[in-house]
Formats: sequence, C-alpha cells, structure tokens
Amino acid sequence: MTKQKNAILVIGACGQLGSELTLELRKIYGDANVVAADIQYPKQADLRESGPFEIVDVLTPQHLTELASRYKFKQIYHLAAILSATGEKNPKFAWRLNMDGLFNVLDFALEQKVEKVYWPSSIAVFGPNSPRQNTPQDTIMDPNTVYGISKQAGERWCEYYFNKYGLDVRSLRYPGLIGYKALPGGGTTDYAVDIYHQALALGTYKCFLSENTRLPMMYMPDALKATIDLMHAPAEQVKVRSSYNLAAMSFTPQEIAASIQRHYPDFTITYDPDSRQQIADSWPQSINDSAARQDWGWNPQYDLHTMTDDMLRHLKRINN
Ligand code: VAH
Repeated sequence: MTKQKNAILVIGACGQLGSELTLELRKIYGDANVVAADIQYPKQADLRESGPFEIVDVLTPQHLTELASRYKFKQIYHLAAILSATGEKNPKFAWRLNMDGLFNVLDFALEQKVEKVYWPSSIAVFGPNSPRQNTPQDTIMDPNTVYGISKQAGERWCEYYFNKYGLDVRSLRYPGLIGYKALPGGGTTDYAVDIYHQALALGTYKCFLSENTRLPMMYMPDALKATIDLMHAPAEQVKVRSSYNLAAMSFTPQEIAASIQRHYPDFTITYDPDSRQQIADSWPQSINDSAARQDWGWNPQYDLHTMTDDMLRHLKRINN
C-alpha cells in the first residue's frame, strides 16, 4: 500500500486547542493532508467531516506505528494532555499521560524522521517563587501542580531531544486560551470561556476564582497564529528549544465581567472561589514574551475588549 506523503498529524485534535488548530492547518495544508487523532471521535461536524480522523491513544505506541504504515508524516502536533485542575484529581494518571505520551511521540517522530514536532507548554511551569509580574523567559520555576511539573519536565526533554538527537521540536508556554468553537477541558482558566456562555444563557455567572485574580490570557486566533508562525519560522530563528513565553493580555474576573457589561449592562457576576484559586495564585500575573517577539516576530492582535466583542458576536450567531 502506498503511503500518503506530506501528512500532518494532530494528536488531541478534539481538545479546545486541537479542534481549532486542526481546522486552521487544514486551511493551510489541505483537508486531506491533516490527520486529526484523538481517543474518541469528534462531536464537532466541521472537524469530523473536513478531513481524515483516526482513533489514537498516545499511551499505545502501536497506534502510532499503525498510522505510519499508511501515512508519511512531515509534522506532528502533540496536544493531548491532562490540564491543571483535572490533573490534581488524578495526579499519577496526569503524569503518565503527559510524560509517557510525550516520550511516545518524540520517539515515534525520531523513528519516522518527522521534520518538525510541536508540543504545548504553559505558564503553569512557573510557581509560587517565580517572579509574578513580567515573568522572564528564564527564571525560578517551582510549579506545584502535576500539570505544571509535567510541562516543566516536558520542556527539558524537548530541549534534550533537540540537542541530543537533532529533533526539531518547538513549543510555546500558552497562557489561558479563550475561544468560542470548543469548550476547554479541566483548566484553571476555563472560567474565562464559561463566563461568555453564561452571560448569554443566564445573564449571570458564578466565578470559581476571586474577583482580583489576575492571569495571563490569550484569544484563540492569537494562539493559532503564534503556533503556526513558530512552526513556519526558519530553524535558525528558533533559539529557545525548551518553550517560549507567550503573552497577549492579563485580566481579572472583575475586568472581563466589565468588558461583557459593555454589551450587557445588566450582566452580573458573583464569586465563589474553589480549589482552583490556589492553583491560580501560584501562577504569574503577567509574562515577558520579548524572546518570542525578537526571535520570530510574535505580535498579538487581540486585547480584552476586541476579544469580548468577537466572542459575543460568534456565540450569539451560533446560539441563534
Ligand atoms: C489550565 N488552560 O488552566 C490551562 C493553561 C495557563 C493555563 O495551561 O490548566
């Protein structure tokens, strides 16, 4: 059987980032060339119907080698992971999925001579003793969630596979990501997506973080642009092989509520912090992403109000 050449594999394609990144990559490389993979079939029709889909459990290497009998992959985007809040409920599995999944993909990419691998890190790699304002690219990192520990360890391994084996692995430390196409799964920043849905559905939102909890955030179109810009950058411009700090904005639940009230003056928010408050309090409030700006021209397009305007416009369209 002849293999399909120049294929791109997206593992974790049904997730919040994966479902949007897969569609974006299909626009660039052609629907048939971007293989979406996850442990379950996508619910989203556009993701399901726009190109190939494969059931892959990244903890089963045989799933990957079976794919390699039918596709020659030139790029792999490995997005499957357990996020911060869910990870604290099942720490050992979160470590196993986030780390063994990464090793399986890195080794598969070496075996198959994949040209480039993308793997997402997070601002969760920083911890209580990291500088909280304008957090530098290189600084104290003492993450205290399993998710953050696995992302910090994963960054070390990505840099090791680059230096030791020459594998072109690239990575970004995403802030909280906000999009209208897919719901987030188990993160501490998920409130910033839920609030828009609840504003339209109920006119009120009960926030699981306190009103002044400032966190770095980013609108999904900017996250997609950063990911694709990094992967398209010439290798010599990619000087950071652990993971790049990436930033767009920082805001509090009170500020995002005020942004929504520009459209819905009667919208109300209440606060009922839960265990995710401790996680948020261990993270930076703002990020220094000068390395990404200098090395490959990173430049975000959305701020809080332009994001809110776009989110509400799309959610109203989808819900009507
Ligand atoms: C989380 N959305 O909340 C992810 C992200 C910076 C936060 O890594 O776990």
